[in-house]
Amino acid sequence: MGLFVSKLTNLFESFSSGSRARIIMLGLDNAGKTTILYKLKLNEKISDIPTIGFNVETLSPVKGVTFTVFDVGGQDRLRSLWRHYYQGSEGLVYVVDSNDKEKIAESSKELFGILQDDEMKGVPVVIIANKKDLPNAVSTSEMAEMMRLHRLTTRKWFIQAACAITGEGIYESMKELSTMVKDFKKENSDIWSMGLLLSKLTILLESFSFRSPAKILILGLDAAGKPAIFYRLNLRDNQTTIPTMGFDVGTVSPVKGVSFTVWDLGGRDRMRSLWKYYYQNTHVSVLGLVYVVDSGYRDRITESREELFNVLQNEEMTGVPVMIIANKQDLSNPLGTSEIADMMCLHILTPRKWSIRSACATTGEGIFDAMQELATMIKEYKRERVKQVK
Ligand code: G3D
Ligand code: MG
Repeated sequence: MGLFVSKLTNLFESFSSGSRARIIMLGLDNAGKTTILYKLKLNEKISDIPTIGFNVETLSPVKGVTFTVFDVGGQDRLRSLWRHYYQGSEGLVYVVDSNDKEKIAESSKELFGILQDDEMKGVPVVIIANKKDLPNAVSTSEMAEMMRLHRLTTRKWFIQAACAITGEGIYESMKELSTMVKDFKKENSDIWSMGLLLSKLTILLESFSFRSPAKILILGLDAAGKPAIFYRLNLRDNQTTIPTMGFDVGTVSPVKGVSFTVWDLGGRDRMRSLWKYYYQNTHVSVLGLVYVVDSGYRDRITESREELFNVLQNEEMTGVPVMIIANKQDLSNPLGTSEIADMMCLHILTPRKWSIRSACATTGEGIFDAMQELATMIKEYKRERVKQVK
């Protein structure tokens, strides 16, 4: 037992090396979750959080690693609460009573239901075939078959026979889990930094709309990467795509009072008259333009420049600050910001406030910095407009 504990301590410490690890442990009632939780307990107490309708146990065996445990199954009206606990989880331990054949199908159904949740996308699973000491326990291969685990194709999974009472199989299952969690984290490292980015962005965007609403356009040629940026800015709201006759317009309001409207420019002259509709708004005028350029596509820089200058000619865009995003910096040989600035003759934009920043929208790199600078420009622009009115 002493050895078990020290091995487990080492293992858990490696789980969280450098960052945290959030694990959830689920299974039908009586599968053995609480018993397993006590086996994993190294020093901290297990705390029981009674929520309306179900109990949630949590354990933090070492600093940075947390296990959140609750029963699933049979409580349809509670399902909406579960999501709250799924959030940010990086590993799932799913406990099944291998001695209770009758319940295996139900347990499987619950598992697949849980894994459908958006929060569980790609999260690795260790299935513990518990109570292997009991006479009617099915083998892991039988259980895998009965639970139709081969359908788990979009994530890593592993099945381990165990006896929670003696602790047999528990260390092995945790070891396997730790490997999978590490891989999952590595694959998601960009999404992780996005989590931080999003919370920083939320605060930033809230400052955009200080006192009055802000409307910002995201424009650029098609395939410049606008949807990726748009997606990055989608904090809480759902994004909506409004198909109009001829082109799609997406809008998102990531925080109250701030809206982003995005569409493709280029190539479709007869649509231009429709664009105006989006610059104009009887209540809220455009406060900023995010102009996205594909840094890997040299042949279209001229076209991109022409479109930008076209847009800025509109009366509604007078003085509106522009943030040019030199996107797709992850490509092998991207144009640099100064090259793009030269090729697009951006210097003639002055005295309008403008700036160019490199970014990679797919990882989120550079997006926050660009938005931060845009926010500063917008604040100055607003201040100047107020002065002019006075
Ligand atoms: P749960 O938290 O998933 O609901 P528990 O399940 O951990 O409370 O376990 C339910 C019952 O199964 C307990 O019995 C527990 O001792 C028993 N159990 C858990 N794991 C094993 C195991 O590996 N082998 C055997 N034989 N029994 C196990 P009681 O009687 O306390 O309800
Ligand atoms: Mg329990």
